[in-house]
Amino acid sequence: MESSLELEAVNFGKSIIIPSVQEMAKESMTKIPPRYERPDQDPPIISTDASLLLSSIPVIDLERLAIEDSMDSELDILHSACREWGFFQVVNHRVSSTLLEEFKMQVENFFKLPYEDKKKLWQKPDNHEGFGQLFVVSEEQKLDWSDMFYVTTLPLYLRMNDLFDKLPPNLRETLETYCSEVKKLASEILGHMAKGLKMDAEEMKELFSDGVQSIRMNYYPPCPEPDKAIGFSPHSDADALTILFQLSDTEGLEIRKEGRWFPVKPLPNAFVVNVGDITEIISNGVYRSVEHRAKVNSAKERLSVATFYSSNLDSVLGPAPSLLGKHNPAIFRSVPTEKYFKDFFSQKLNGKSYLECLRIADG
Ligand SMILES: O=C(O)CCC(=O)C(=O)O
Repeated sequence: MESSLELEAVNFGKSIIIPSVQEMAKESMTKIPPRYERPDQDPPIISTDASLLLSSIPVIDLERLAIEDSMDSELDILHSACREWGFFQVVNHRVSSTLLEEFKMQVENFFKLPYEDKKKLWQKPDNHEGFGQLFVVSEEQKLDWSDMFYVTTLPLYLRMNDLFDKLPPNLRETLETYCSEVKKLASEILGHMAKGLKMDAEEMKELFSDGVQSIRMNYYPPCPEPDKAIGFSPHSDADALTILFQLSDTEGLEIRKEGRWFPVKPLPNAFVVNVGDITEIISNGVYRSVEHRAKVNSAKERLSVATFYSSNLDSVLGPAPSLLGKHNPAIFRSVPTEKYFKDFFSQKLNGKSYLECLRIADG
């Protein structure tokens, strides 16, 4: 995994540079610019049964998964969460609350930096890492009501060191610890998932021995017309596992289930975890990568940090061989992970999700 791959792989894609929404939202305005109007978005659900379904968004207690007496029943809850929801919250994880408090403060300060300082960390025309937006491919494209900062964190050889070196030193230091703690958490959860799937544990370990990790910090400013805008358009995640840290108890994340949108209420000291497309492929469609989006509101800003964790860049991505058999044929084609990412970020998919492109007809 050296030389040519190393040089090339750092640049997975680019995005058209767009203005900062955070700066725009500082101007007093009563209407949003037309490029942010999204009449195509489904309204959130309003009916009372939302609270009923909401309460069933599974919560996984990682301590219960480690204790002999409770591990089997907790594993059942995890397994059905990944099959039915593709989402769950984890509590009693080992990421310390001191680290989370420190990281929260650093991220908040980061978005408060003067615009002149942020510009030094803005995306460049040839690479999508830095402040800006991802996947903006045309000047006509409608935009999300948010700014983000995207950076590849692991493995080290994939890092854009010049971008990293420009981060405020306190943030860089805390980010370093956060990345390694969240990597441990991701490996722990993937291990449990392998068990739930009855997949060969070594297969999962090998796939993620040098996994690719990237971080996306999201800032959603208050919006004068929240019902007309969207903070983050509906999408599923291309990675294997996303671990979302919501920096406050302001709601915004919504999950699509059975064709309707359901809000996720942030729990204190919990992470929201979701199955990404890579895990749907590895599990041969047993675990589901589910569409989600972020709404905005008129009064409060909202911040979140998503950590994306994926299989090794030099691995081949496909249904795990230990899950396949005569009665369980592969429903997805295999693809080198590096190609998977390049195609995903360069959007050479004719508007189809990558998962659909890899699905074997009649599979
Ligand atoms: O901010 C959120 O709650 C959603 C973030 C998200 O979906 C992402 O960063 O991929």
